[in-house]
Amino acid sequence: MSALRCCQAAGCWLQVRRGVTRPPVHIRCVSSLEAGSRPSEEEQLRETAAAALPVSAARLGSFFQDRPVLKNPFLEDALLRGYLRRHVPQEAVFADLCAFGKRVVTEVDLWGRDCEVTPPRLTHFDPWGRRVDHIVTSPAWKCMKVLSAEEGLVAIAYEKRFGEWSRVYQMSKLYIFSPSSGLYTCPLAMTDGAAKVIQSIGVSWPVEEAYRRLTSRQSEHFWTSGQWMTERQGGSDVDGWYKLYGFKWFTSATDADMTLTLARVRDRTGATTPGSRGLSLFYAEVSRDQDGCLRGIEVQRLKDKLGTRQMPTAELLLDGLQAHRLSEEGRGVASIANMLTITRIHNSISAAAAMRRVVHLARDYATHRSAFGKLIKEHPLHMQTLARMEVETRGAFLLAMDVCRLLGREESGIATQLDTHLLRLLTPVVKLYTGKQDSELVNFRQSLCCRRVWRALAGRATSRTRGCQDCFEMHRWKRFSSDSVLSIWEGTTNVLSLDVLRSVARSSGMVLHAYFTHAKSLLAGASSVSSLGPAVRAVDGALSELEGFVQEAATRAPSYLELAARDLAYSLARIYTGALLIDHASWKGASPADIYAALRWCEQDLCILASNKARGCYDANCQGLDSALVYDQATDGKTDAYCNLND
Ligand code: UCC
Repeated sequence: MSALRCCQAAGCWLQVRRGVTRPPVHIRCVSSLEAGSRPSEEEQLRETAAAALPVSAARLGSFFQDRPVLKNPFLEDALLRGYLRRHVPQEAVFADLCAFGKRVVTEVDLWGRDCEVTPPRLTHFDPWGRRVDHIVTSPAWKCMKVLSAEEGLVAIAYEKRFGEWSRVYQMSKLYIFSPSSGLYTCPLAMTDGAAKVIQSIGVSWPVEEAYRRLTSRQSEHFWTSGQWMTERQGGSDVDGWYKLYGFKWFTSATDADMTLTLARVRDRTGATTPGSRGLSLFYAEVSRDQDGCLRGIEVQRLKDKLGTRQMPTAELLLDGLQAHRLSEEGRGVASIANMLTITRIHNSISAAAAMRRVVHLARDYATHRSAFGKLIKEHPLHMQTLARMEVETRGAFLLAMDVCRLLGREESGIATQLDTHLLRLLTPVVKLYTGKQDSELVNFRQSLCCRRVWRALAGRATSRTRGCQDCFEMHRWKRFSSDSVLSIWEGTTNVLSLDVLRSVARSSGMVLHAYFTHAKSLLAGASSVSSLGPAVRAVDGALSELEGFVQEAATRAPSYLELAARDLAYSLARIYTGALLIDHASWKGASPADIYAALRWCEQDLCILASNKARGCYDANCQGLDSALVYDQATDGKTDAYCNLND
């Protein structure tokens, strides 16, 4: 319906549609009727219309969508609760997650919104002209820090109250928190990663105090950490400590209290070792002198970003920042790898959590939003679409949680070699796959909310679809998910695909051996559930195709596998997720929905590696064809002649 504008002319209402002037409708006020006279039927109708359209309502329009309601994300999530009932049936865990879920709805979600509407700003100078470089964050952002300590969002993993399941418990809590966190999950990921690195190197001077703070539940002690990885030159030896010089192009959550960072050490002649072999790992505290000036750091600017605006991301000039070398010289990348593992897992949990949140909101919305005469949950096409989103979300959750399970086993010292290999292989796989799933799902939902789609569905327009994008707060989700931040942070899809190959090469193929062994054992456990038969057969067939491909690739030049790296990673993700869904659906406490989700997941092309190989995508001639397509410079005589004329 076109927006209506009404203007009051002397004694009459003029209704104006955009660009179309309607004949004036005269409405006489009841009070102006002659005493004793009865209004005609038409006059009565007009009076009713006038009463229903006061000036203020007319300006705004009279129709508003109900907003989707956020309910306790723990109680709303059947899969999360089912997973925990199966693996961590602890009263204390359930009670804590339930209470936290309530807090997310009543407190945290509002702070998350505040973080977004009050982005950080940088104050370079104080009123007296001193360079202070204060990153001013919102009160809500600061509340998130206090909450993170109080709720043990990092601490839980290090307290290990629930042994090997402590990571799953911590990540479940972060999963509930993440979509409402205003992106505070980013500093928490780096904080967790820094604690992990310190723990693996040894909790001793000079990082003992830092470790206690990073893993503290006391808000006044709690520190967050940055993760500054740079390619610029820096580093000169000063009595066991170093001073770092150089430019950090991209530092996230730069209001951190400390950081782990990579830099090059100069030898006595001033020379450095090029490449990643020259990088060492350093620890530095972010501190101020008595005048309030940052020591050894200048904040050049905050990044002007499309998304993640609630979080300070900065360019930093390190100008003699005092730092302590934590790794051996040249072992920086290997030493920070633990941090990358942790932040990649956090990233995956955030992706799965964002998917879960949009599905929750969408399904709530469908229970009170009507279109074409009935609730949209009663439109089978709408339910089919939401069901597909649900299947994707379940897959992402189980894949991410399984990696947390493996991490928990490793950290509690009970991991088998198979677990360790699986963790190494699946960390880049889960990060890259869930990052992409998240973007696609949010785009998918956006199109679902779009008025044009509903028009197309019904073949006619409806005023009831107006504004639904805003009701879904699509801008919020789109900036977070579809701006691809989760598929870019902590390594892009291709970089992570190459990391998959690195893990295969460094383990001489053992990571793949672990993968096949475990996936097959998951299928074997489900063999007695006949309803899962089609899914089991699909995964089994895909595993055979994958094995066949790997065996053949081992006989080919490395470039062959490199070209297939992305498809390999996707296939690993889809097949393994299929096995996990099947495994979860075969558990005695599983629901019919668990079975249905497993069947649906396994209907897709699980081993795209085999399909694309059959299409010749990795053949030698394909590289040239791909390149020619991308740089298509086909010319025609006319254009050339035209260009020559105009040169
Ligand atoms: O984006 C950033 C901040 C974002 C904010 C954080 C948000 C967190 C999520 C929040 C949720 C809401 S910071 C920038 C992130 N940057 C990256 O992720 C880097 C991506 N690039 C890579 O991953 C590359 O593959 C590199 C840097 C690792 C490549 O370096 P190298 O030196 O060429 O790699 P090498 O030579 O293959 O490996 C060097 C050593 C080897 O150990 P040794 O020598 O003992 O064999 C490798 O095995 O490092 C080891 N290594 C690993 N170990 C390399 N990668 C790994 C790994 N992933 N796991 C274990």
